[in-house]
Amino acid sequence: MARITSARVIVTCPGRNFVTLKIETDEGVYGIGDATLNGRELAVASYLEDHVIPCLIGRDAHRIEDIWQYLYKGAYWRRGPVTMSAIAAVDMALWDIKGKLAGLPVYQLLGGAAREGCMVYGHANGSDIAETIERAHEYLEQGYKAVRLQSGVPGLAATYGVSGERFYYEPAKGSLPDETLWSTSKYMRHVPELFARGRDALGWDIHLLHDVHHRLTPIEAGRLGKDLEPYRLFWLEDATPAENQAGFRLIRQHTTTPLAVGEIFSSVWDAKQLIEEQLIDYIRATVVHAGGITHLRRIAALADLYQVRTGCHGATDLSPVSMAAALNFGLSVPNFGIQEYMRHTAETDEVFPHAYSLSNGLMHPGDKPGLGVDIDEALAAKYEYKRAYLPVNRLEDGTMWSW
Ligand code: KDG
Ligand code: MG
Repeated sequence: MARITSARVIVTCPGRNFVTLKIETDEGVYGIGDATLNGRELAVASYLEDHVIPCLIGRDAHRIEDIWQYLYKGAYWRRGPVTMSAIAAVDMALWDIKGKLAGLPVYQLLGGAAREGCMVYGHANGSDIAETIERAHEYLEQGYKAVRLQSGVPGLAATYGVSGERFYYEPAKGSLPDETLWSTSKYMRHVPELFARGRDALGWDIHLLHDVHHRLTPIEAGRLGKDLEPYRLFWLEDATPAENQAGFRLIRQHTTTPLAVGEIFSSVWDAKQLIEEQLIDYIRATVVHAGGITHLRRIAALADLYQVRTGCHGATDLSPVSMAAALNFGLSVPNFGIQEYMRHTAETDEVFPHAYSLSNGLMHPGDKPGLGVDIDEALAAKYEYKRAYLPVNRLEDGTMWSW
């Protein structure tokens, strides 16, 4: 028995906002979990403070599954990103506690290492194709085995995935959401050229990925997948919004380019049809937005039956706590595919000291008991929360579109 004595939410902004839950026990051991939901951070903080924390006090921190079920079924209002991020934070913190009490890294509790490390992909973003390729070369030089290529589209002022910063990509900004313009036809003409030139310059020994960011219809996505077939992508991500899971049938009928989806999914129910009908190849659900390690394992177990592999979301809005949890999960899960990795800023890394490391394109969670990540609360307190929004997107005639 490790009785939960207190829990609190820590909101900090070391370059961007993060919400962290810290759970303390009467065993003198604490655990932390990430609860960051980009652009809606305080909704999760309030859900935790006002509704979840009172239910945790006095419970046995060892009973991870029971607490998960209690929070999921007990809310009556199931699923959704706010609820599932809050449950995820509790779940991560409990696994952290269990690992610390056992004196083992969490991956050992999940069955041990199933591989030497987790292959990650980096982000090569450029305002044009030449700049994207230049940045991709930098990843190759650092030993990365996989790179995502995104480039500015001629005729569009701003494009998803492209930022002025060299290694960081941070789309959330202050005051009100930025509005950007989108043209499917300009984009569809441009992307095959990006990959043709990308393959020419980078060769065939590197995995190349691309994120469409939900901008196409299924038939357009089928066309793009077909146009990209000669360049053998590792995956085409979020080709179309996935609320209509059956929509992916149309894409599948037209292309053999592997498909990834799910960074905004909050539970296995968002992916059930996609997985069971083998409409995707990689599931991108993450530890923080999909109910923690406990629920992500359930999603991965279903996916494994259908040869769908994991490819967890890992943008900078997922804190180092999520990254540590993702790597403990990724190292141990049988059907691991790849892990996204966007470097955090030095300020973020200082607030969240961590044991994970990158070497030769593979990441390892380290061997510290628990998740292998901590929070420096005194430092975190110096960075006050700043409201920030993700952008919105419109077609050139003003119609609202998916960002
Ligand atoms: O918060 C939103 C970002 O995490 C998202 O836009 C990044 O699409 C993304 C990705 O693939 O990392
Ligand atoms: Mg994405």
